[in-house]
Amino acid sequence: MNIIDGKKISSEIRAEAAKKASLLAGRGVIPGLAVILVGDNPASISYVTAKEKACAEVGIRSFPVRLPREASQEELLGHISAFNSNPDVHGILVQLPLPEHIDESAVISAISPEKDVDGFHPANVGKMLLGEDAPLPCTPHGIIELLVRCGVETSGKHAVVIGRSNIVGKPVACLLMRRKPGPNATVTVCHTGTKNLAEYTRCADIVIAAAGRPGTVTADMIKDGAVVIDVGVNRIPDQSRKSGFRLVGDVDFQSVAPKASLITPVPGGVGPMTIAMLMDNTVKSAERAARLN
Ligand code: L34
Repeated sequence: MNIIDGKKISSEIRAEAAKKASLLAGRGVIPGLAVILVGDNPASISYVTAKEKACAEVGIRSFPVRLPREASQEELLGHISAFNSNPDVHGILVQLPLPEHIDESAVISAISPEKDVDGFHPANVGKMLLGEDAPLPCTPHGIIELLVRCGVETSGKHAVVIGRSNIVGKPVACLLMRRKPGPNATVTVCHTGTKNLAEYTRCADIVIAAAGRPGTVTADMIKDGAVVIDVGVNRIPDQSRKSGFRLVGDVDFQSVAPKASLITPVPGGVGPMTIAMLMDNTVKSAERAARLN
């Protein structure tokens, strides 16, 4: 079977986080995660709900905040400021995207870097780039963890990343090129300005598709035996489903799967890993805070 079971691997990581959380609890520290959602984007609601559910399972106390779409930036910053100074809160997550009228980078910068469990704060992004100890962004870290736990050899391999977002493309490229004992891969980053995408993906040993567009990667673009990681989570209207939609990735799974040596499905691939790594970052942040106590 060449389909990577992201659900299973993510549940192993959550179990490891739960073990660490219970050790902390034994010392009187309950890891805490503030989960802030502004607005009612259905996908965001589903991700945030899944994150709070995972917290409960792992033994993390969650501090949920739901703000209406019209909430002001000041109101949001007020919540962040309160969580920054609340010693029971070890992680602060503001689900993205935010409504247009809110300045995303101002919000991210307002989170205390010590509580930035998304790894999005400029100070932590800088540390990541320098290879210093810092919380790593959850989706990129989840991708690396999938590769490691599936025994994928990355050293000296050619990894092609499709997408250059701050959440996935840029950081995953950064992590893949880390020297040993890191992945030590040769990395190419493709994006909307890339002229002939297939020319790059055809010589990739590992393809990371994070374009946010269904059908970005088709079978003719993949080398035999390549490892294909699909980061896309696209909702396609589907009246035959109770929900009214189905999820597809950026990869044409049907045609690509037979050529790939390993491939992640959507759903059940990278998505659950994002949540597992968030749990891990939160527990680590609580461990760090407990050490300082
Ligand atoms: N601040 N904003 C912040 N941090 C993040 O790490 C995220 N991300 C991305 C969007 N905004 C964020 C997420 O949480 C994407 N993302 C995310 C999280 C979970 C899943 C997908 C994306 C996930 O669990 N996907 C499931 C299917 C979920 C469903 O049924 O809707 C899967 O199996 O792929």
